[in-house]
Amino acid sequence: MEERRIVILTGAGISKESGLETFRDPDGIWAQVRIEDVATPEAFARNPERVHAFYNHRRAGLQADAVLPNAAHDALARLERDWPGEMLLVTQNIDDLHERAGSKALIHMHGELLKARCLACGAVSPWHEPMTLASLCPACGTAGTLRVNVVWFGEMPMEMERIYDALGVCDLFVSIGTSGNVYPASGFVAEARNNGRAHTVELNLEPSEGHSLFDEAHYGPATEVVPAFVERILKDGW
Ligand code: BJW
Repeated sequence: MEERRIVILTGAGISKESGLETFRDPDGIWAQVRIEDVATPEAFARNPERVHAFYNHRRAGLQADAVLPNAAHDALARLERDWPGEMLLVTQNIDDLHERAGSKALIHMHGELLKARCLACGAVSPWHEPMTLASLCPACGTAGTLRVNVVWFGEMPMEMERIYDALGVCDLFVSIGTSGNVYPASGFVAEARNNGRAHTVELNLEPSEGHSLFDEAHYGPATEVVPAFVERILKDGW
C-alpha cells in the first residue's frame, strides 16, 4: 500500500462552503453571467473592461476575510502530508484555498485568479489588485497588456502532460466537487480507469455527469465527505 499513487481532481464544489460560488448550480456564476461575455478569448478581445470587471469582483471576493480553506481543503493537505506514496492534486479552481490549506503537489489546470499574464512579454506575476486597461506589467512595464492568468473556453488547460502522466500510473483517482461538464477534466476518470489498476471514487453533493464511471461514490457536502474519506484512506487504504 505504501508505494501507491493517488491523483485527486477538485472543482468548485470543494470551495462552496468557504463562501465561493460554483458555476452550474442554480445560484452559480453561469446563472448570473453568460460564458460568451466573460470566459472566452473572444469576449476579452471584444470587451476587455467587462472581463476585467468580472474577475476584479471575484478577486476581491476571494480576498475577503471570511473566505478561508474549509475542512475538505485541510483534509487533502493532510492526506498529502501523511500518505506514504505519491499524491498529485489537480484543481480546476482558480482560487488559492488549496495552497492556503498547505497543499504543495498542486496543479491549477485552469490557472490562478491571483496572477496576471502579460500578452506582450508572457510574464506571469502575482496580482491582488483590480486590473484595468491602464495596469502596467510588473515585468516589462507595458500598459494595457495584462489579462488574468486563467484558462477560458477554447484555450488549452495548463500542465496537461504532467496530469496525463500521473493519471496513467495512478492507483486511486478521486474526483471532488465537480459537475463533470467541462472537458478535458471530465475525461480524467476514463483516463485513470484505462490504466488498468486505478480505483475511482466520486465525492460530490450529487451524482456528476460521469458518475457511472466511478467504482465508488459518496454524496454530501465536501466538508463532511472529504475528511471522512481521507480518514479512511489513511487508516485502511481502499
Ligand atoms: C458540492 C458542494 C459542496 C456544490 N460539496 N460538492 C463544444 C463547443 C465548444 C467547446 C467544447 C465543446 N465541447 C467540448 C468543448 C471544450 C470545452 C468544454 O468542455 N466545453 C463544455 C462546456 C461543453 N473545454 C475547453 O474549451 C477547455 N479547453 C480545451 O478543451 O482545450 C482543448 C484540449 C485540451 C486538452 C487536450 C486536448 C485538447 C478549457 C476549459 C476552460 C474552463 N474554464 C472555466 C473558467 C475558468 C476561469 C474562471 O473560474 O472563471 O473553468 S469554466 C468553469 O467550469 C471553470 C471551472 O473550473 C469549470 C468546471 O466547473 P466545476 O468545477 O465542475 O463547477 P460546477 O459548478 O460545474 O460543478 C460544481 C459541482 O460541485 C456540482 O456537481 C455540485 O453539485 C457540487 N457541489 N456544492 C460538494 N458543498
